[in-house]
Amino acid sequence: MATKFNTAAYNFRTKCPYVSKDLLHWFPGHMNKGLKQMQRKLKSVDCVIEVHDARIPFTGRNPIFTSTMTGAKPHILVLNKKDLTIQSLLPKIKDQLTAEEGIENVIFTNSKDQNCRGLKSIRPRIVDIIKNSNRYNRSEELDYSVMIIGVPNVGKSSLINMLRSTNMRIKHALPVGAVAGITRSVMTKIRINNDPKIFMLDTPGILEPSVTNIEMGLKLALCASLQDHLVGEEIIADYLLYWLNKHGKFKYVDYMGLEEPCDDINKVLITGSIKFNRVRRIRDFDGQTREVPDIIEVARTMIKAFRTGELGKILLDINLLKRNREEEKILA
Ligand SMILES: Nc1nc2c(ncn2[C@@H]2O[C@H](COP(=O)(O)OP(=O)(O)OP(=O)(O)O)[C@@H](O)[C@H]2O)c(=O)[nH]1
Ligand SMILES: [Mg+2]
Repeated sequence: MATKFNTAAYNFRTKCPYVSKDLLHWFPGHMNKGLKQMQRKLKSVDCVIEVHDARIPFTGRNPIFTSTMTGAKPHILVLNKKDLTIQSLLPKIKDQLTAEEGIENVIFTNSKDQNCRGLKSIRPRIVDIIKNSNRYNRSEELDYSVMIIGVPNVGKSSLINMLRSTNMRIKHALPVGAVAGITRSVMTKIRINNDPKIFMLDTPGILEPSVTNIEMGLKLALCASLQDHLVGEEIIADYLLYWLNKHGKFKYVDYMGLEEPCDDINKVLITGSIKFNRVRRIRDFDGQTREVPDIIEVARTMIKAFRTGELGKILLDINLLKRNREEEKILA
């Protein structure tokens, strides 16, 4: 059982693994181009919906959005993938975002669930916000135009698809995928509602041009906002292991075929290679072939288990959530 281990009995690492900032930096041409086009297009939209990953509500949002885009127009922060995080903490997260960052409109969604209450509340919230805002140059326009922005892979296109299919009963229009950088073309305009007509502009995920904080970069990598091979699967798996041990989340022990928690990523991956039978054949200098653990494949398996929720519901930003003593006890 995952809960039988006591964190205090182990000497786990207390510091985030060191990683070169270069590995966490990804700002390809399409992001630079996309950002400029988005900024130009801003005056022709009525509202900006920023989508982010609910597992990292306090980190990883692109500060360029905050400084240049979300202040200029009415703004809704959608924290998506709520199915992968701790549901009971959502109200506290929302309160903290409002109190500390002044974000008034926070909605939690699961873009894979048609019945999600958060998803259903987006359309009326958009209408309400736009009706109560000064639309300046757009006050004569009957159609509402909403730009969807966010870092890569948080579910921007999935959200638009789901809103379109639930509000208009039309099939999905946009490609989505489990790796970062699926949407490259800027400004695909999708109608998601008929009365009033609401159009959504899909945009490519945009990261900060340079990494300001290594742990933040690793959290983004773990949530697949960077491409795994650019950072390195072993590095991402090591950060995951560090985080799970530090926070007493031991489902990985059974999952990886271990007998008890372990803070050494090599040992964890080698044990996993036996459990999952992930081996690679290599040829020795004398021409003999032999099997060695396929460490990268096992690292991929472990990362995938986190991303699909098999290692538990996780709030990667739990250290940034303000809690009282009573709550500390509940979460311990
Ligand atoms: N569990 C879960 N997965 C989701 C949710 N929303 C989207 N996904 C998955 O997350 C991945 C990324 O979704 P996309 O919609 O392509 O994300 P995006 O933000 O448009 O990504 P880019 O275009 O690459 O920036 C896909 O595998 C989706 O199926 C959600 O609410 N919960
Ligand atoms: Mg997309």
